[in-house]
Amino acid sequence: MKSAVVISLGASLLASCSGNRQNRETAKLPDKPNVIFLIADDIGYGDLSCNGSTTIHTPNVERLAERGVRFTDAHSVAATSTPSRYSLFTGHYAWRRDDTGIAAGDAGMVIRPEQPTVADLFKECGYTTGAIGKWHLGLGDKTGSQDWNGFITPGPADIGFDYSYLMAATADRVPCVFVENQRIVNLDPEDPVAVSYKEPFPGEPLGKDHPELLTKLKPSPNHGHDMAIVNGISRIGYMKGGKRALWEDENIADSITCKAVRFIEEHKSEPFFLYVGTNDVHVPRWPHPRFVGKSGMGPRGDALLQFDWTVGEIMAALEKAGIAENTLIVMSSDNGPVVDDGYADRAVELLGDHKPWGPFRGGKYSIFEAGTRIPMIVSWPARVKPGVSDALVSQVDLYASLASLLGKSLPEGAAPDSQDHLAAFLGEDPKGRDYVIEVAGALSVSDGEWKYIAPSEDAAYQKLTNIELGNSREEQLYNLRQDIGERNNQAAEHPEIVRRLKEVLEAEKAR
Ligand code: NG6
Ligand code: CA
Repeated sequence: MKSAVVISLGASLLASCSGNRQNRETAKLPDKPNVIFLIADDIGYGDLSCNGSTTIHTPNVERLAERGVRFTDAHSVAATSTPSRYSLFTGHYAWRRDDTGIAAGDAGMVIRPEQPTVADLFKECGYTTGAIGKWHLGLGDKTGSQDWNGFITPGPADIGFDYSYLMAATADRVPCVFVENQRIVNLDPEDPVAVSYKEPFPGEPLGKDHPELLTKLKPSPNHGHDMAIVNGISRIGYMKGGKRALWEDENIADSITCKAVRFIEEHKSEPFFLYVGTNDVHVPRWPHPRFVGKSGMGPRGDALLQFDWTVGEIMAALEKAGIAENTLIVMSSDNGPVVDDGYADRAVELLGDHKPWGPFRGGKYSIFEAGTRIPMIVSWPARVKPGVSDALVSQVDLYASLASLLGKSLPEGAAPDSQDHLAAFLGEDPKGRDYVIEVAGALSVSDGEWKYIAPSEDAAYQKLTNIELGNSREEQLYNLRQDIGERNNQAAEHPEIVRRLKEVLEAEKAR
């Protein structure tokens, strides 16, 4: 339940939303666009042909880019999923809390019911809201205490989503089931689900002891994806039961896409806000047979094509429903790319010349640019003039910017780190933010030209994934205009720039 303060503010805000409609009508702006956040998982800047890749062809994303604004300097707040999505939904920097790291499959809700979200914003403005696909923000009250066989509460409905159809965490974490409106889909009451991240269930075979049962994918050495076996793939965590409800990995993209298309069809006559989190291209990558072998890069490349297909299906559904013109799509990714993230899917050896990270250094998990400089396209045919924007934008600002679009002032305490950069997101302001702040172990701050990375004791390199994490005990300063690959640390040469950016960071931390 939302607090009374938020509810009463919500009522007055509704009034302001409809008041604003008058203004927008006067200005001949399209009325209440539908809004879709289409968030890929682990897709890097260089993974899309619209961003210059010649090694992969993603034609549907290209089409979306051609009808929208494609950003070259867009950022997620963090280099992994949970903190990145947390900030996207709440407009609050994940690094302000110490419990927003990669969530376990049985984590309790990271966003608590009393915390305002971007979904609340839309709901208060009369939108129907939905969340479909990858969640990774916890379900239920406390870690490990969910009633998986009943109504899992609190859940997305308590943070603004009218409808939800979700994977609780990641495809490599149990429970391997979809949860629709806070109940496991297709659950046989005679075969209840049990989940544990503490100890195995006696009698349930584990990947580490039964490699012969891993008929689809085996874990990479030392990555630890060797516990519960579901569909011939071992996962992180222990699970038993729920046989009828288990997802099949090759159908995950179809399930998510179908639910998204159905949501669009069912709500085409009213304004809606839809979050779609794809499982592609997170591990384990096991795309549908119709994509297998199509990229020449193995499952990772094929999963990219599957993602592109999802984008195409969503665009087609909007067109069929006659609402493509007035639907604002934000397509982006939660964090940068990783090649081997725990399964022996030959992603490294089949990569060839493909550079998922584009021109940037690092990758997922990294405070270097590739960790958080993510692909982003904003398309809204009724309003947005197609083009390419170098504005400095951050996903944390979508909340306040969309509030501005809807003419709604935010309630006290809502989205405290979110700034209104609507003009930048619509391609009308070429500058965007004064600076972006990111987290991946260390914190960094960049004004688009200079980037400062604060010293950190964390490891500089992640052997498992072969990713440079960017951590150093020394201060780092890079000139992104001249040195996009962050090779030349200029902290010693430019103490005054270091000081200036450090002050920005310290001031933000103190806020
Ligand atoms: C890591 C997993 C990785 C992936 C990641 C979350 C290991 C060794 N690696 O801990 O496979 O699941 O968590 O990815 O367990 S994210 O994109 O959802 O943040
Ligand atoms: Ca991710």
